[in-house]
Amino acid sequence: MTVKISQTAEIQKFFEEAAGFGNDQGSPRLKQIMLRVLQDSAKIIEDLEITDDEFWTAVDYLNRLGGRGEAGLLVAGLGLEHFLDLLQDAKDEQVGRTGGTPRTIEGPLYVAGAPLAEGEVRMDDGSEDGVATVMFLEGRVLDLDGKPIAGATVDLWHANTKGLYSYFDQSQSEYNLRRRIVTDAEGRYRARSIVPSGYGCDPQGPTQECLDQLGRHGQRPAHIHFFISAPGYRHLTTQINLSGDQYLWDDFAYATRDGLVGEVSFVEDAAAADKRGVSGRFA
Ligand code: MBD
Ligand code: FE
Repeated sequence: MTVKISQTAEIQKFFEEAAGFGNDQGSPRLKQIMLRVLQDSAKIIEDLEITDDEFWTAVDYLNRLGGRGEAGLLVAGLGLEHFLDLLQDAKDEQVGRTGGTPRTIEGPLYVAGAPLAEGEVRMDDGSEDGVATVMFLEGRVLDLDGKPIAGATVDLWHANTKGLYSYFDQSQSEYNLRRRIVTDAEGRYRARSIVPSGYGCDPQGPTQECLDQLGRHGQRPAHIHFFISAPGYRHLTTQINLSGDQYLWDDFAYATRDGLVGEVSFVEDAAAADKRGVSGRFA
């Protein structure tokens, strides 16, 4: 049997030192995590016989990933962010905290501080008028007994018809397609916006570069993000993914879940559509 260098007491001691175990400064929690990262990295390097070339390619990759601000995109694409949801679901299940709208990932494109409105708001700045399909979105925030929650904050964000998000896409106006709506007495919120297109990773970016090597695409179905919060309640992070999208169940970020698919119906009469709270094309 060959000796695994990474598993020897000497190497364990060496990484303990590197993780700061020999001093009483800094963060004990970070030391604990870092030790495990170093030990497990060493094990991977040894077990998979990682070459120097592969090692330095990975270091360069991390530099480029951070340089392009795509670390959050990669963890979504590798399913790690979805894994956090599965973990939380399992914990909730264990203590019987079930029911309600399922959670799903936040993704890397939220921006805090969107304009705040009471009850209803228009989310788009009109720059895609005539190009975009007008979307009427409405819903109610209810507790687990089905009782409306007034004064809940519904923080919404979604992409434009090109699948791009304001702030990250500098060509859009500030907070375009990003709003916070405070629910009315019936727990209701209403928005007029535009039907978003699905998001795709930058084909030139480091995340897509990795996905290419895995033989995977970097596309998400059209979707709308939600943060829902109210005093005395747990924060909910979720999305509505739009039915009929080719990537609905082939989402590179694994964010589509049962219960989070929005049936979109298209109508020609916008005024009637608004009353019915469904999507309509403005003539
Ligand atoms: C998105 O718009 C998104 O929602 C996720 C989860 C990942 C990348 C882009
Ligand atoms: Fe998104």
